[in-house]
Amino acid sequence: MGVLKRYGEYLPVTEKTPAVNLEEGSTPLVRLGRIGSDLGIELWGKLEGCNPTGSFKDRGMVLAVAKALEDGAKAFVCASTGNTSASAAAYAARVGAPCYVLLPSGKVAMGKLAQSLMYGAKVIAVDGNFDRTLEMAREASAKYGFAIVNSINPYRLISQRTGAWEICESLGDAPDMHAIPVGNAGNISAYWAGYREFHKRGRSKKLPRMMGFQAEGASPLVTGKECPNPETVATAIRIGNPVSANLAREAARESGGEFNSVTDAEILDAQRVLASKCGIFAEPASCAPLAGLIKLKRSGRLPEGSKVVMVLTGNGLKDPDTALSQVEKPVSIGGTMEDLIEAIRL
Ligand code: AN7
Repeated sequence: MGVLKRYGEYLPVTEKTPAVNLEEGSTPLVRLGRIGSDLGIELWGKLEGCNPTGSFKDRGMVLAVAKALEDGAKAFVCASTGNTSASAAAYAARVGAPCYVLLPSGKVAMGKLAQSLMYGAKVIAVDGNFDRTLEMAREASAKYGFAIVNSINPYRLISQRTGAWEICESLGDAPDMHAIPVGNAGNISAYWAGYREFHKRGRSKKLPRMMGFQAEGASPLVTGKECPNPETVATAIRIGNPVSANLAREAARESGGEFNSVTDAEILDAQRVLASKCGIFAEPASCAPLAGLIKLKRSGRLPEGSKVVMVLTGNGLKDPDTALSQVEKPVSIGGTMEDLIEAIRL
């Protein structure tokens, strides 16, 4: 039914708010039994890649776009490592408004680029990293009066809390541990706010430890200092100066959680494990938490039997190039049954 309808009573939605809806949210929460038993935990994956544009961004975008329209916005702008732009472009198309998206040139996965172009956004590739594109998007917003729909727009994080509420409703309570990739650090902050909100309302008894995972080459929250030249195969989280760093630190501190980094090789291994052991294809950034849980297990820091939810933030189909560079090529054969018999025997 879309998050504005499902959670309207907990969101700043009034009778004047346009009912924007792409049936986002209500994503599956899947038990990952085989990997969970390898890790000695009860592991669940929240399949945010099942959202209409294939990532969690739709949860926040729907409210950001609806409130901007309510306030009279005529056009949208965002900077993005790919998923925000795909989502912004889709919702702008949905409401018939122009959308300008600024991307770090050459560093956005192919599927995400295809989405933004297909939805009809004006796509601008900037010679600079994400952090620079965000500065430029802010300036363009001020100069032209475009509504900015990055997570500096408060409605984004307000509505991204819905992910935590769905998890609590599915499990009957919050998990012991919440594992999530961290780029601009908005989602971890939104989930923590969501868990706290449900707890305060008496809808859940527990509060989870918030465990944030970054790629080693873009890990300012782990090292404690800004990263001027972020680099990682997980382009979605190739961010050196997270906008919501303070909120995210607060989430980790208040919840008894922490930040950890994982290498690109660990991320890609985790991506293959998730796909081949659970049938779930998630994009590289989304696999940082699994890589991190495997690492915690190895160092004896993953409490046996704990209930852990991982947010699988984006669909693997968004980045086919990275996936194909990791796996063996298909077996090519001629068109005879002998060829096939030979191939099956191999
Ligand atoms: C799949 O699209 O920042 O820590 O511009 O696409 O809330 O930033 C994407 C981020 C995790 C990190 N997983 O979330 C963008 C963008 C995926 C993502 C993150 C992103 P935040």
